[in-house]
Amino acid sequence: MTQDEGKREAARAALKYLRPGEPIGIGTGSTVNHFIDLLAPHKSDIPAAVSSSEASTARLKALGIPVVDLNEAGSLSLYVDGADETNRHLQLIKGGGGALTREKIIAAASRMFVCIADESKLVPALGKFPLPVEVLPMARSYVAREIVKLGGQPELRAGFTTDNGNPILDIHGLRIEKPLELEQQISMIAGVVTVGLFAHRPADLLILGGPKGVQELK
Ligand code: ABF
Repeated sequence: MTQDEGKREAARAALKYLRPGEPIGIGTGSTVNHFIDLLAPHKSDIPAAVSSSEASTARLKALGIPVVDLNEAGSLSLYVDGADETNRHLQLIKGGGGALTREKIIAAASRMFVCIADESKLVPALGKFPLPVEVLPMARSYVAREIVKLGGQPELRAGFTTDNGNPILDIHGLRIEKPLELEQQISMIAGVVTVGLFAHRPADLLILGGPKGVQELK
């Protein structure tokens, strides 16, 4: 089974958590794209979706699934999204696709966050994947200096602007032994919009696809 097949099987397994008649939160990335495509036969049961990116919005609209603002939808029962890395505690690194801010907001507003991924995303310790940090443009250099003090090597994501119009710093060289602490430390740096560490609000369920089939971890 290829990595992409693993992503698709994880996405397929997430369909059983759909709650007919309720709006659903939708993440961003190639695994979520499989999930969106698999929603097609179920779209009559989905009154609306709250999307975490313009890319996912376009894909949902192409399927004929209405996309509404989180303010209109209110709290959500289900959010489905991918991740760049996850540890065994379902704490995640997200933001490789640049949608971390809206993803973090919708995850916070959802009762159940189901994370779908291929098994290669499960790691013993977070940090091999560079940790994305969305920052306000004026604070880019200041935040970078503060991150160096924390032991990271920040790198501006060249030629990229988020859907919110901000740059992203990707932090290399971290071995994140205390995700809760680091999430708080980086979030508190003035000028940081969002850090792509989902530790205080981890996933509630992790669905991993791979050659040995699909496994679900809580
Ligand atoms: C999204 O899932 C992003 O935060 C993350 O970058 C992506 C994982 O990418 P993929 O599903 O394409 O492997 O939520």
